[in-house]
Amino acid sequence: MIDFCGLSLAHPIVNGSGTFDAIAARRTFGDALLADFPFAAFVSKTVTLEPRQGNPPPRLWEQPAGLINSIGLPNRGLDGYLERDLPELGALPVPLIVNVMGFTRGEVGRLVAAFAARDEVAAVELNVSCPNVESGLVMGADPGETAALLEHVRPLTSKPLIVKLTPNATDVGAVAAAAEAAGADAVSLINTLRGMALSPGTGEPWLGGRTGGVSGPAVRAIALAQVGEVAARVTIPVVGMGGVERGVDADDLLRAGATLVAVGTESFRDPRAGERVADELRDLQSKRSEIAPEIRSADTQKTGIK
Ligand code: RRO
Repeated sequence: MIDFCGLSLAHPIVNGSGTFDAIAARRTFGDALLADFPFAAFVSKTVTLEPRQGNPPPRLWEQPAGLINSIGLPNRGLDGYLERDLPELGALPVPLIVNVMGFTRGEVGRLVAAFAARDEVAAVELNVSCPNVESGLVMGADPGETAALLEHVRPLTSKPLIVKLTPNATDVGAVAAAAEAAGADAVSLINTLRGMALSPGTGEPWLGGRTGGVSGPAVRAIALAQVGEVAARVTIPVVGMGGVERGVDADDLLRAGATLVAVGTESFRDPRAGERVADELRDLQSKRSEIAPEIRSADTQKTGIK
């Protein structure tokens, strides 16, 4: 078992917010989904205070090594989520982490307070990093803004607060350190990187939101560098994600300092990717522990250091 902010998780693989629709998957796969859930905890798609339609289509552009999305946070809003989504997500066989976003500190505070009162919710992830909002304002790009948000919401809940960081920041380590100092229990990264695709015919931006967030294997090396940088700056746990397709990708993020790893874009291709990555990771780690003693003794012979 893995301890993450006081939650006991069966393995270190979770989903990235918004990349696995557990309610639709339950409809498609039935109770088999619950008997064999692909993730050790479930992170739900971002909830805002008011309902949102999301961005105009097209919302996706596939590229050779990933995806650009401009989804724009469609959701039922807090009341709709509490009434319609929470009963279904609360019945999943793993802890539920609710991802929330607000356009002001007050809005985030109302969301955090609402979920503080719900036993179905194990932890709250603060999305300060969505690249697809009209204002273009991203609280998580600035350490001072991130700290001010944490100072406002920290007194409102005793549940673990995870801050989802943006890779579109000048100094992601500084934002992570500010979040920790202001009371965050964990940080997660990376959200998507701002990107754009042009319509081959017209040369105009393809996505309805003009720009979008890039994810998938294209961002893996960036994620690894940023997770390593953040893990070296904070003492709280780090949830690493970005382009994870196989056990070895998860292993890299753990070795860079992550405590948990999220699978995102790969779940669109393979809905069982979470379970597969967890299995591959387990195999890799047990093989390494079998061969480790020989590697250690070879290193000792080479260097003379014990
Ligand atoms: O809904 C989205 O467009 C979206 C969100 Br909230 C986010 O955090 N990251 C992303 O790539 N897309």
